[in-house]
Amino acid sequence: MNRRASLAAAVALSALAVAAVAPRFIKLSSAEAASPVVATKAAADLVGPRGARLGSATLEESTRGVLIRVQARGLPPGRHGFHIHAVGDCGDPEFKRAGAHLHGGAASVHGLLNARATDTGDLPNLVVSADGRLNAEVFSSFVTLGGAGGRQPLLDDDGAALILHANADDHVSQPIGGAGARIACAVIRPGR
Ligand SMILES: [Cu+2]
Repeated sequence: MNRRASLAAAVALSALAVAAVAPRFIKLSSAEAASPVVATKAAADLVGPRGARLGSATLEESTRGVLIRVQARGLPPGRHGFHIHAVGDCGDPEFKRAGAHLHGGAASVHGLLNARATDTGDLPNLVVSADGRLNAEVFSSFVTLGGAGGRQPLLDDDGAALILHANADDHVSQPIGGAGARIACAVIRPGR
């Protein structure tokens, strides 16, 4: 076999190898595509009262709730109430358009430590460090991104927003645990 012939044979052999591998690859990917997609994701840009971007959050669906990760800077140090509010709108300086806490029942009843009930938007306080940075993860078993498990969906028609408050939430007082003004807001959006 001369050099050209052996090269042609090698090309033919490698084409055979690709042909042998390709169907397996296609079979594997169609099996993957057919498997149920459990996790869905959402993201949110955290803005201050004048619209300045302070940080971001990502939200990830699990089979039992939603994991929220938040990173931000330029915030007042200390503990701050943190909730999911009912409307995905951070368009006014006081963030009133974000509405009340997300809640599933007819009446809104606030507080993770409230013996009577808990808003579905209630979350633990977040702690901002002395240098104004926030880096936290919280999990809510009350909600879902898209409606899984009969829990309240965040990505419904009017959306939802994450709100950080000026003061700590005592998790009992009505209507917001004494958390005070809304100092940062993030509209929850699908994807990313
Ligand atoms: Cu709130």
